[in-house]
Amino acid sequence: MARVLRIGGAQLGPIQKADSRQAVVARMLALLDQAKEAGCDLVVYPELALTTFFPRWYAEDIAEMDDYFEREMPNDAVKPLFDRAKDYGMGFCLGYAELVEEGGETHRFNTCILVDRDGKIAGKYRKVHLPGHADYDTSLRWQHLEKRYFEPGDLGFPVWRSMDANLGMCICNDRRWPETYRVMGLQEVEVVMLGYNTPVENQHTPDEAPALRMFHNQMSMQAGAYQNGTWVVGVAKCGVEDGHDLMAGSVIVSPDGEIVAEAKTREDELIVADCDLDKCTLNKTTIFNFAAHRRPEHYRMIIERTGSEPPAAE
Ligand code: ING
Repeated sequence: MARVLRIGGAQLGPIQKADSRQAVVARMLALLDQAKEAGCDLVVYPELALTTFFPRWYAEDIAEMDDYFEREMPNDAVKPLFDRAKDYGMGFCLGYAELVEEGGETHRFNTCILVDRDGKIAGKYRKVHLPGHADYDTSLRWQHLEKRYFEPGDLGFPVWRSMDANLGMCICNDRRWPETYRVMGLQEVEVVMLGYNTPVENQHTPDEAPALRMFHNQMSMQAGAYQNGTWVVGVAKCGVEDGHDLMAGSVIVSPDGEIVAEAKTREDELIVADCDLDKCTLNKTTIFNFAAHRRPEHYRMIIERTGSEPPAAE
């Protein structure tokens, strides 16, 4: 019997600094209702889906940003989402800023969770690849301070068996790094779910064409899908947040690397695809049959080196 998950990508339009969590959750519930209408089994929300993309703002004392973080999950603000998804028998993936007190220390992560059909948290991932910088950079037209407000994720790239599928998660910049998908590919992932908040303008190359930016965004996910024989669902928070423009382009990508669903707007929009998990088998057992073709003895440098080093001079 074919294993098919009907997956919804719940793209969110902009969230302003002034927007309450309650107002955002109401928008997310409307997308959940649309997903129910469409017969979805699983819905993927973006990175930091409950608030504006606050790492664009500088705060000398990072604790000033703690109102953007969730100390518990679920909590009163998101309980309506957990309750309704459970009523609908739907799973979902939710990105948020996580603040945890452990051993008398405060830790802050860019996090996403997988919630199963019974409303239980089946998996948690904390963003490993934090782009941008930790201190105010006067050379930049705008700031990207994820390294200031978050620690690198400490949970690796797990894959969970849930909803009769091998499900994995990553977040935003993670999608640009092949290692992200390969670690999950080595766990036989069948669906990689990710959200992103990506500025339309590149802070380093302001004249980079938006079409090239979109190409990089979607090519990264298509390559990850194809090279690991997995579905990839990439969902944007997009539009202009307090004057800062985030790109849209949410997609659902097949294990062949083909885009099978794509957002058309820069607003709240649900994209839907029937993800036949057995479509993963072909690539995983032929061209990307890891056991038959990989030669890890030649990959050592990937683990041993962090930065690149030039070849020795002649
Ligand atoms: N945002 C961006 C992303 O990786 C970025 C940061 C933009 C990096 C453009 C490189 C180029 O999509 C987040 N939140 O990671």
